[in-house]
Amino acid sequence: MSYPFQIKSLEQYHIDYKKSLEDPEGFWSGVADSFEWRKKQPFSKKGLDWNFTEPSVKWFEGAKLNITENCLDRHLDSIGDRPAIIWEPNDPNEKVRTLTYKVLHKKVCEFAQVLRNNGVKKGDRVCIYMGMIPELVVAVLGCARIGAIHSVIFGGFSAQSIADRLYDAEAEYIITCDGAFRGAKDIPLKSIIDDALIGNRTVKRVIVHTRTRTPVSMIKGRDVWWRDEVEDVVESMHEEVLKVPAEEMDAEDPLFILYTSGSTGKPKGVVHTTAGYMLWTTYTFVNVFQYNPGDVFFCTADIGWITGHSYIVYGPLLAGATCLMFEGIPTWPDAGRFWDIVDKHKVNTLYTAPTAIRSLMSYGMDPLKDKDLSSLKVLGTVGEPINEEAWHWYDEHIGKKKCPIVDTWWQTETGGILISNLAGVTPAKPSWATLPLPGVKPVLVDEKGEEVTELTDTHYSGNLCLTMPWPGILRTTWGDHERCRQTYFSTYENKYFTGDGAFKDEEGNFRITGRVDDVLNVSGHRLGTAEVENAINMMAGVVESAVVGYPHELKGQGIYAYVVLDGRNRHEEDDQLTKQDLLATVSRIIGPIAKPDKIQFVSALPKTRSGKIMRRILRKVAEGELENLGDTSTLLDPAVVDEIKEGKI
Ligand code: 6R9
Repeated sequence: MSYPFQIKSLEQYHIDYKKSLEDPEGFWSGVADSFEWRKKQPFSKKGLDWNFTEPSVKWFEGAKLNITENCLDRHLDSIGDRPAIIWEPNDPNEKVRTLTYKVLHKKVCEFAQVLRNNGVKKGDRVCIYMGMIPELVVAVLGCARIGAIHSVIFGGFSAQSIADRLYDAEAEYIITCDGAFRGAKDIPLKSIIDDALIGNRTVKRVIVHTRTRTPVSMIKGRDVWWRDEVEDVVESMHEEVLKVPAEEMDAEDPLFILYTSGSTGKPKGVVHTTAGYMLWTTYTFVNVFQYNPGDVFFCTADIGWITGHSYIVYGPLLAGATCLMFEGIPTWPDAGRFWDIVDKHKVNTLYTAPTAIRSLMSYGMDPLKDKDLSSLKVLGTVGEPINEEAWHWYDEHIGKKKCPIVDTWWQTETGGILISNLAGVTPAKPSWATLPLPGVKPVLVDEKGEEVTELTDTHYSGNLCLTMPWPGILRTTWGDHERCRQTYFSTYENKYFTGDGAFKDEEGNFRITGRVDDVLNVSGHRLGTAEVENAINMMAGVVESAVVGYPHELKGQGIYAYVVLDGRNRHEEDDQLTKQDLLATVSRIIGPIAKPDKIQFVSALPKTRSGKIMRRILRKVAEGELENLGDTSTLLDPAVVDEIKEGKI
């Protein structure tokens, strides 16, 4: 496996960057030559057809391919016996599983046939709710092989959240497990699915893989065992199953939906399509991490999030890489677990989140004792801004000052990394994501959408937008294209608005400062304030609520909830209990990840005369900044602010 598009020097980066903006079609068509197409040329229309007004983005429409043939089949002759996935179980004493490209290919072919046998067809939506086991990758690729659209849901979401997503995606099929191991906990996945399916009339089939051997209910005619289904296929088809052709897909056919939170309403289903996503994940994987064949790449994300989709499943497999997949959590059985894994599997690249780094930092040096980390060559971070302290700790104690750190900025909507240094090729700058990848044209704008041209101190500061489409950009939000336009393309004309604020220095490096909209980033997990408020407001006795983020030492951001209870439900001696009820309610409605860190009961929220909640004030109080709350003269009842401040003291 060689990567003709791998950038090897700073000079080449500048050349490729320039080329990619001047002639995007030519540039990406060149990269596309490294892949396997059923039909590459001629594209039915153009290599790239786009506008950001509808919006409509089409890369290589009319070209045909199947992404799993690129992930698997084309590697069989050359690297078929190389490990595609090394799986480290939750329990360090359980056996490691290694799946070579040949083995993974066989499993995917068999499971694709299981899906066919169960009636799944091209374009059908399949919801996947599983723990971090190799079968999750098999399920994802099995869908892609037959052209079904997968929608993976993170194991920390509640039955209600699953039900909302099933409804939105009109999903008819579910793949799940009896349960999942995560640290000391077993999560009863099938039982949560059963709750999500109460009253559901759309779902036809639930395929259940056994992992924890937790007793589960199995409903005749709806629920089937993964193992039985695969056995049927193996017995009836033997090796013939490997010859069943993968579904031929158009470059622009949807590959998957992934739900993510925005500043308003319920999470939306971000849609990625086949060829553009394939090019983008491979290109960014190979360039940002400077992956070399044979290296062991360890991405600690969960496949329920975009990072796992792009840098555990698709990017690495498309590049013929060896990817380490970990079932458990960083702090179990102890806080040395990541370092044990690096040592045990001789990991070369570690890609994790600042929240994990900060958490592991807090355990001091003990967990690092006697751990051999000398295999590490490249370190990466993703998900939230990394503070300098965490950056230096990562650099000194994990990378031993020998490993470049790539700070990779991107989003569910972008499909893959957009702004990052390239390991060892372009310079790193602590807590700066640095330079845009080829194909990415970022611009900082002010409130009016004008490009920021005036320096504040040593840098420009503004809202981060992108002015041209790269292959991995989202195409729509499932079932509601207008929402896609509204959310990303209407704030500033002809620009994709990221929702992030950023600085830019005079060399063109970017530093992402965080969200400027009502999206929270808690331990690298995205949540909408409106979404959390809706969940709180569903609790009996709650009149209204306002949720804001505040700086949290480990999580990056914590959730601060101001809650107004109706008089009957406000008994101060019960406040603690009521708070517990509130946490249970939010857990039930969204999932444990959305539980507020702090709850303050208040008699009213600060509102303007026109009824708008003044979040600015609430944010300041949550941050502990009780002075300088700014202009409060437009408030309907300024006394409310005093009460809120007092409650805080
Ligand atoms: C990949 C992923 C996207 C939001 C994004 C931004 C924040 C991600 C970052 C970063 C600073 C980085 N973010 N990477 N902020 N530096 N390197 O995390 O996707 O879950 O959709 O979150 O995460 O605020 O807008 P997603």
